[in-house]
Amino acid sequence: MTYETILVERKGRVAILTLNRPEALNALNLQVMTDVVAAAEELDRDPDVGCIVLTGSAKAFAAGADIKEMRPQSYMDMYLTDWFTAWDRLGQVRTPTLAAVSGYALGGGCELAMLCDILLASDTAKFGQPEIKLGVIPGIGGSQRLTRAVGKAKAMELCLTGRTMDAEEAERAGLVSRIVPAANLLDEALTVATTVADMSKPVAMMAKEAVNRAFETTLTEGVRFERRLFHAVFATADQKEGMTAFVDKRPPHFTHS
Ligand code: CO8
Repeated sequence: MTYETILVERKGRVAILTLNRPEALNALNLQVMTDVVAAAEELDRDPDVGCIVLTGSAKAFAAGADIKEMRPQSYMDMYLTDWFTAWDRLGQVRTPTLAAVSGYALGGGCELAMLCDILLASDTAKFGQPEIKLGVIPGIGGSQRLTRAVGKAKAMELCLTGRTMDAEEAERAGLVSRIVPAANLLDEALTVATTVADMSKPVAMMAKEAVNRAFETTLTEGVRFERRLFHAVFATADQKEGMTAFVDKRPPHFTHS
């Protein structure tokens, strides 16, 4: 399939989605949402894709939702179309996802990065929820996911002042897993994504599901959920292969089954 606002590339078992609206610093209009969600869902169904990388340009991962598109909208327009609700479907993709962020990840851009499972930042990345400066608030989960990632103190300050965080502050706060020099970001993202994609896909899906459950339930329920999945991995061929390869002192050859 071809898309208007993104580029889709395959490197082995990794798919790379690149936001491609350079004229608007990759601002997220409805077409971007439609394209990203459709592409991610199509790739999610493909057994030969083990990790999906989402990235932007060197200057901007995404500078937020498209302000020019939103400006004339009324409450009824927003409510009846349930504006931006389709982004939630990106969070429901079962294949692991990785956001590789360089430059601006503001507003909806920061929220989009937080919808991904692994967040790698270049040393030029800037994160923030500046919506309040436009007279609005985050609308793609930023107030919830940022708070869960960095805690109330910093999330509240960022959402109330619109201040941006640089990559180092974002790493210290726990928003990003690692900082990479800007020139190496895509290579490093591909290395991490390939490592994930070469694991057993069903087992990676279960690991992702288990970690995500930590944000939605109590510790007791979360541990119980993990235990059920842990038992379930013993139904996979990949568990037998992984443990046999260890005993045989050779690399595993997972069949994703
Ligand atoms: N929307 C639309 N166009 C944008 C956006 C945006 N978010 N960001 C940049 N652009 C456009 C500019 O208008 C400009 O276009 P033009 O050349 O036609 O004037 C072009 O991109 C280049 O931008 P700048 O000239 O501003 O570039 P600078 O390098 O000077 O500045 C900044 C870069 C600091 C990133 C600046 O562009 C900026 O502040 N952008 C807006 C950042 C922002 O406020 N983001 C939050 C948007 S609101 C949001 O995300 C809400 C999400 C929730 C909605 C939920 C609805 C239900």
